[in-house]
Amino acid sequence: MRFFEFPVRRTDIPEEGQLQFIEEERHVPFPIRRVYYSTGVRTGYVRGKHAHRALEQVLICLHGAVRVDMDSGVERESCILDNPALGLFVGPMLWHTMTWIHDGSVLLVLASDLYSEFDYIRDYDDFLRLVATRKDER
Ligand code: T46
Repeated sequence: MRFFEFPVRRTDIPEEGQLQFIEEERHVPFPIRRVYYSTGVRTGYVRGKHAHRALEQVLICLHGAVRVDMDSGVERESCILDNPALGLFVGPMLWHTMTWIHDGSVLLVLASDLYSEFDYIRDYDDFLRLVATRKDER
């Protein structure tokens, strides 16, 4: 799994909290064309369940904790996102699901392109077929 660590600015005043920032092509490897976020999701709920054909994304849990499971069609990997200074890269052709570990956890996503339903593969069998086809083409 590929993670990016974002700069954190804090002073010695605990009440002040901290400030984090993300710059395109510096802290994430692509120009950011879209930002979206999921809020109000209940514990145990699973979002995602799809792969993207070309989209590159970075997932950041701003508050709470979210488990991410990724499946390349060959290998599976999981992690728990619970640190707002850490982003998980989700590239093309990775079936991914996000499971909410705490009520109200906030998941922020930076995406390399605008929304297009054509970029989604929402059926797991279609995804496996496409993985096999792309492997044959190599
Ligand atoms: C992803 C994971 C991490 C839009 O109209 N515009 C948007 O930019 C997005 C992201 C979604 N939508 C629509 C499409 C659906 O009708 O919002 C609805 C909910 O989207 P979806 O069920 O795909 O949401 P998640 O949380 O399952 O997946 C989202 C992203 O869609 C997806 O690209 O990789 O977060």
